[in-house]
Amino acid sequence: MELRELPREVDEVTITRAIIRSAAEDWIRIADSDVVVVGAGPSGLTAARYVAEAGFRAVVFERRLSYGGGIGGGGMLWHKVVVSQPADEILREVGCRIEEAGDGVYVVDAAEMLARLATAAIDAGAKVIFGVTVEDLMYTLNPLRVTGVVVQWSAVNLAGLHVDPVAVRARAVVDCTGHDAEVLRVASKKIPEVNIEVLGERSMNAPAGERFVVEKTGEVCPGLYASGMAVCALHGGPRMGPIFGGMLLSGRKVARDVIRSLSRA
Ligand code: 48F
Repeated sequence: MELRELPREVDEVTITRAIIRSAAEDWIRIADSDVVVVGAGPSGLTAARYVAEAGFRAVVFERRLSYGGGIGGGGMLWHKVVVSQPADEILREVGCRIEEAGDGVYVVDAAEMLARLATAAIDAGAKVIFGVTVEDLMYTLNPLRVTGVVVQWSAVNLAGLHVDPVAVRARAVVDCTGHDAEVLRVASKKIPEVNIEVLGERSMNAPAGERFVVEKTGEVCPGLYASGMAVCALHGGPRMGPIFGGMLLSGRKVARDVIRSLSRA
């Protein structure tokens, strides 16, 4: 092999400094964001894309080291998920190949869907940070408002270490954490003034669940919004299994609500 085909030698400390400098610069910007989306599942990635496209500084905190939330598991590990009209519009916008299955139903490869939703969110300008858990909220009482999130490395939580977290300010926080509605549960338990009760999702009823999740998506209290399965958990709506149109439409709806509210302010 000719020498010029080998990569240039890079000193280890150069690598370390490049990573830390760039990450720190990102975090300094992220610390004062327009929108924090919690969870990089279908609703979170969709919401982040639309708010970023509208010009708002959006960050997605994802506890795991991967995108997609429940998308990757398909339907009981078969590598496909289903969406129904009009959610196919959203998949077309991000360039996803979809297969018509009749009656307004479309089938899509789970791996392709999560990759395209993620790429589109990033291309729109959203920043996605893996390995960070949102464990609490920031708030004010006068006026009553959620003003940001409290974050910790997921690895610290997994290790059970006592390490104080740091805070990120946001004009809007969107709970896209799925079935557990983790952020809404924090609000319900630790900020009684917001008067939120998380009822827990109900058993499967796909058509009702798909409608319910979109209808009930929106602001929960000033500064705090719910999207995706967190909406069903909050309001006691049914689960719907591996049909994902409601998640995408919910992400789009919450983004529109956030954009309207932030544009007024
Ligand atoms: O679960 P998830 O995909 O939520 P979703 O967008 O979509 C639900 C569907 O996947 C499916 C369904 C469709 O009909 O029923 O289940 O509502 O994605 C939630 C993401 O949030 C992350 C979690 O790892 C997952 O990737 N997450 C959960 N809690 C936290 C979190 C947290 N406290 N901090 C950061 N990320």
